[in-house]
Amino acid sequence: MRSAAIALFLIASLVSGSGSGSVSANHEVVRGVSPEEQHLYRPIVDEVTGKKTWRCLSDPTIELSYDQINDDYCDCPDGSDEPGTNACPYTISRKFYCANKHHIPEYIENYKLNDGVCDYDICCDGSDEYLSGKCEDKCKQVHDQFESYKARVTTEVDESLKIKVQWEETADKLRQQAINKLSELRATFIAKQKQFEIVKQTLEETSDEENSGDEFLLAQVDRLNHHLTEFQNDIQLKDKYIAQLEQILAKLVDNYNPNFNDAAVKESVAGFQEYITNKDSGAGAGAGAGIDQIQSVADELKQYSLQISSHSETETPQVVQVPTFGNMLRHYYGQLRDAVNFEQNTYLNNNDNGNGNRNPILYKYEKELEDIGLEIETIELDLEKNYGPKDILRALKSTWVNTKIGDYMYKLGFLDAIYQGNNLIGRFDGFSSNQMTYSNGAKCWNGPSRSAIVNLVCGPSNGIVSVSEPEKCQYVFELITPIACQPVTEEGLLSTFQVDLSKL
Ligand code: MAN
Repeated sequence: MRSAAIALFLIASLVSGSGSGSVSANHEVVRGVSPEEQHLYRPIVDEVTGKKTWRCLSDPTIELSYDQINDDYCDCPDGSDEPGTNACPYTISRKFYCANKHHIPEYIENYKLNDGVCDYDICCDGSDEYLSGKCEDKCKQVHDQFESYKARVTTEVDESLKIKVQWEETADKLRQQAINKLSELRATFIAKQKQFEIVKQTLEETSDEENSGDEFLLAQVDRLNHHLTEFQNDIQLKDKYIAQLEQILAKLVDNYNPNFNDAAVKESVAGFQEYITNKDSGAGAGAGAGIDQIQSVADELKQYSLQISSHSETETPQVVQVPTFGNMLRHYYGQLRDAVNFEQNTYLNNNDNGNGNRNPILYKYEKELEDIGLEIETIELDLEKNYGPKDILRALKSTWVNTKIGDYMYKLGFLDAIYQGNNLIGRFDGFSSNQMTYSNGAKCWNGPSRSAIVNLVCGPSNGIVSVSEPEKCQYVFELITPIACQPVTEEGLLSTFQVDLSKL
């Protein structure tokens, strides 16, 4: 059925071309079609008969009389013959164009046409109700509302962007610091590794030298022992002879006849008595050549030990005691061994003693290298993580947002974790397209570990706006934050702008 009223809006061709079937350049404006698409509705004018026709846009095999456009009857399968009515079923690609002079052109769904409702939020010019004409043009008021919204949002977003830029700068500095630290650590690691190799090699060489020093020391001690034994045997033998002589002379003193005036006997007796008296007083007990010999070897040994001590790194004062006789020699050797640097000594003894013990110097180096290696790895991993555009989250490393929603206090740490009261909802996982993810939270009773998605929305400061739990223990947060702010665009503003119908 073709409505007579709708037929009034049919487009007439203004210009007919010469010859047959030429497309008219000028034609009346077709309702519901934007100026950019008007050319699609040019009539085909038969040059002989002057008859105007038109073809469906998606199916040019269907040719219609030109007055079938907007005649309130759907002829084309794609609905393209009815851009200004709701005769064809609605498709998203075929919306009615509202010019909205004084504001911004818009497109409205065809089922909202002529339904008695003024859809000023879309068609502020009221053109959606063109049949009744009941909706006056309110585009000026709507535009004023839009302008004040634009001013408010622009100011707010500009403020937010200043904060965002500061965070980006902080993040950049922190990243640079991390990069510098990384190169320092890598350089330290390489230097330490070289030192380690040198020390290892030196210790191996020192080990050989010190072993030969040890052998020398042992030989000296053996020499000392040998002389001492000889000396002791000599002394014992002499003591035996002396004892025999003293017995002979004691008999002489007891048994001689003092009445015989034998001067030689009397002199010997007097001399022996004087010897006994002096002997008891302890005088004349010289050590003799044997002692000198032992003393000389002991001195040599002492000098050697002091030399070693002066080369050692030990902080402990090196006190070397000259041994007394006998088995004290072994003790003396022990003292010398103790005087040798502990670390070197340990290396000599324990470098690879088959018990798995490691040399303390090398162990110290290995431990330091391991610690530096771990630190390097941690920084490398940190630098690889996605902390958002320009690494911005790095600036919020220790920032927490606390908001009470419903029964719970929610605590959100940007690169840390989210808590619901004392329940761990999850630990920071990553960032992608204005979304942070947190996972591996506390296990849900009869369910998975808690986790969360945090959607970031532009706002002048950080704050949790809402939390929902669409699946058990899987949470969705909405967080306003300057991080999500972008410079204002007309398009962006229009998509968020809402007309206050009560003020029109
Ligand atoms: C707590 C909260 C809830 C969760 C249940 C699951 O009550 O963490 O969010 O749904 O545990 O048992």
